[in-house]
Amino acid sequence: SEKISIEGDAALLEKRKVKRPSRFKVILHNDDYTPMDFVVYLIMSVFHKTEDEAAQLMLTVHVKGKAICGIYPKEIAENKVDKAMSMAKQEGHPLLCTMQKE
Ligand code: TYC
Repeated sequence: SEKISIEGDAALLEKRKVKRPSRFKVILHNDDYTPMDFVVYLIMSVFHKTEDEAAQLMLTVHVKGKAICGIYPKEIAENKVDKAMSMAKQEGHPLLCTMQKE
């Protein structure tokens, strides 16, 4: 019937890709100057880790050069990068935090 053919055409023409939202790794990078206790405090504040988890993560960054602090939807990852970078800048530390599409 016409109805069926119209619906069929609409289905073909208006089909859209359904994509799940991309997720982003938030990465903390090592440097030679940012104090370890500040990094631990930053990780606890921004990524809601316990002091032990934050200390472990800070040491991983210190030894390996970088580490993933968490994986989030784009806007949340952006907010965490901004918060980490502004906390570091506020205290005059060169700490770098970036995000990368998963
Ligand atoms: N390497 C720094 C130091 O020895 C500590 C540090 C850890 C700096 C992690 C940045 O993202 C960082 N004081």
